[in-house]
Amino acid sequence: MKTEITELLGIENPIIQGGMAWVAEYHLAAAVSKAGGFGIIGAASAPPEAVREQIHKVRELTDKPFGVNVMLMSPNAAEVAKVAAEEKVAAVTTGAGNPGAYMAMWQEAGIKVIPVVASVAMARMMEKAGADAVVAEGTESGGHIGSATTMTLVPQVADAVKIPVVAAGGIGDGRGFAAAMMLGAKAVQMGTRFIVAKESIVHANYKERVIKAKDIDSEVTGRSTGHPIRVLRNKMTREYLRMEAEGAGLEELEMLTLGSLRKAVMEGDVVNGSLMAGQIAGLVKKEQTCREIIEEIMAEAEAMLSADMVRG
Ligand code: TUI
Repeated sequence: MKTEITELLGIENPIIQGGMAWVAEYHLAAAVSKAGGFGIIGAASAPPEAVREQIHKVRELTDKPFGVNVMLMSPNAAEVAKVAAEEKVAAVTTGAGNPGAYMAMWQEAGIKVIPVVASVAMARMMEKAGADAVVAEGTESGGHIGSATTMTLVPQVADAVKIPVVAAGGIGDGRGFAAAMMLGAKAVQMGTRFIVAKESIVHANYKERVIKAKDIDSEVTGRSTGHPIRVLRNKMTREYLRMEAEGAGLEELEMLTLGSLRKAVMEGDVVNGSLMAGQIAGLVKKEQTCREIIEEIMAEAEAMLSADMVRG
């Protein structure tokens, strides 16, 4: 399927893989790009040279284009931003902040810049700053979230900017893909469905929790601290929410979650770990290869979207 985003990124299918911390490493990114989507290395809080190594490893596996997600709350964000520019990855996506300070550097390196936004105001600001596209990410997403839903955010962002919009949050199959196109998106970004991909290095326990999750099994921790994070419910979230309700401070709460995502992804600690996942987890039913996931979604969506008007 051709859209403004497939043309911008030089890919076959308008499906972008989310830049998930710890999860979006080189095996997953390479597999998504090989399958005609757009794979992304999630830099999260990793040191810059580790990100460079991940980029090189993707290049050993595929010649297809891929990107890096720069998590702007990371203390390493500035150095990671520089590594992305030096390595001339095809595109950079950003999360959890304003990437304005790095945009000129990326543009000079010929890199497409696609900030993730959670509001119309931020989308407008990013367009003005020269972004090539934006990801409009709804509160259904896993991890760090804004407050608007995908259903309300995507059409409002699509109306507000001329650059193409990628929809994210709550999309996990061909129906979600088709709906996103109807809302004005030119591609989708998916995270949760790729957590359980065969090529994903996520621990089997974590994958099993996603596969077994029901519609209302996620919680949002950190609303009181200004850093809301969507995760699957477990002992850690119950403890966190209890402490939050009792007025615990940021430091005390951070102690509880320190290293908890790594614990979940790498060690399979589904009791005390942070199981970041979106509300669509309830729809994710099995482990499949990235190619199977992408081909299944595109076949479902193509069948629904027969009108050329929505493809742009
Ligand atoms: O970034 C994400 N999702 C993430 S990042 C992450 S790693 C992390 N781990 C622990 C604590 C904090 C982060 C896990 N999930 N999504 C993209 C996203 N960006 N969602 C919302 C935003 C956003 C929020 C505010 C973008 C811009 C923004 O602007 C603030 C400003 O500076 O004006």
